[in-house]
Amino acid sequence: SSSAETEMLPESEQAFAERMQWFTDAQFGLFIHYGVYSTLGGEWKGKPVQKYAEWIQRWGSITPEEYIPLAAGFRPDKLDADLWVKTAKEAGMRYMVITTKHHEGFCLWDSAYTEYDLGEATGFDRDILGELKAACEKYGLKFGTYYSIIDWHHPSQRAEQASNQTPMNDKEGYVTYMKAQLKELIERYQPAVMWFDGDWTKWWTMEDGIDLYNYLRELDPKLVINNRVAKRKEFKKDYGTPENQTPGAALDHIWEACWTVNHSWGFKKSDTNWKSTEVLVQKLIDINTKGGNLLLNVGPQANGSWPAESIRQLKEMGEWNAAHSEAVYGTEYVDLPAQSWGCLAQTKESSPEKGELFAYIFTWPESGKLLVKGVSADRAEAFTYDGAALPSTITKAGVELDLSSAAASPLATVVRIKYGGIKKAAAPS
Ligand code: H79
Repeated sequence: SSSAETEMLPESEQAFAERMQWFTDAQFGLFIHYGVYSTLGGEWKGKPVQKYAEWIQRWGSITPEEYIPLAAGFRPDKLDADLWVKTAKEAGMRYMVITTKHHEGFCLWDSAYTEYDLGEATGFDRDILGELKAACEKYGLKFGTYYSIIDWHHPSQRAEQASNQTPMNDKEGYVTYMKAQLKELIERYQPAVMWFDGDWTKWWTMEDGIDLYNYLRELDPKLVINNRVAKRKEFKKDYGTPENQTPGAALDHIWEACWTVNHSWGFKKSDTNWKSTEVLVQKLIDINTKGGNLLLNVGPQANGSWPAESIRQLKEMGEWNAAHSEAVYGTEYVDLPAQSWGCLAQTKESSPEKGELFAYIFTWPESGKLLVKGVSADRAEAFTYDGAALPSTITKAGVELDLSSAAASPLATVVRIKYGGIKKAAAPS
């Protein structure tokens, strides 16, 4: 097979675990889709265009002659990098990933290798990636860069009609271009993550992906690279990237699920289907307790301000996360059965002899009795998140909590369970 010809850079399991440590601990990150498409807000010639706003060039049948000049109207003059990152920090996010180049090919930094970028094509000369990187350093977030493999603007792929299978007439020239730009991004902004997309295009092979992966790892041995650098279905390093879906159970590799706060990734005026804070908080818990990170997307408006609804969504998530920080950040996957009422995780200090679980209750039991299935212990104690004792009994099926004296919290209710003398080891897998 092609992958046998190109070997991945050797790396011990321990070195990989160390390189990935901050990422596996991160839990929650901010995805930003921002580019020339943001200026259209998902509308072309006065009408909303179907599907994702960042794909408007395809779904609105916009030709390059019509699309390219739109960059002149891209003016992020209300972009407040400090506010963006502060908003993410207060939401409880630990990293961000921004589209430095989406499929449209426009570059959000002043690249030496194209004129279709912030600076030359827009007459707007702030270094917005530099501002965001500095804000991330200030607030202690990791800074990541999204980079699309498919490029509807590059001469190697430009066509009258953008599509999800771009034609390719100069792969060598394009790969040279990508490598030069990626080196530029790494040298200027030292991203912690390089987030590829567009790997499905037929001319991009597993071998190309492994070659690019090795190239980046040599440039920056600490860099974390998503699996779409190669072919996402087969390539799992450094981490898997389920999109708009959460796996039904834990996976055997590191992963991050990306979701967006409404339905589009790029700003879309007509997309007002904002997910509720309850859905978002429960999604974060569901993903984290299965061992993954949530990369939650916001699509800023053309001028760099965020839709008010997105600000509210993040603020409300942040309030829940801050009020339950031990249950959000101090936990890891536990190998116990799925629970019909919600999710389970164990603290990082938990052991089979001295088990410490968090139960995240989404569906409050009408009977007041809640069975935590599969916990086999000689003794168990349960508490509210704030430490008030809750009655519990050990049954054959698990630990049964009596919640009749407790009150359900909005969004999700967290209960602490301490148990001992376990017969079935609850070790992380
Ligand atoms: O940037 C956002 C979207 O614009 C981009 N990814 C997110 C993060 C995206 N582009 N397209 N899609 C998502 C959906 C594309 C799906 C398909 Fe395929 C591409 C269907 C067939 C080719 C990839 C490969 C998914 C299934 C097979």
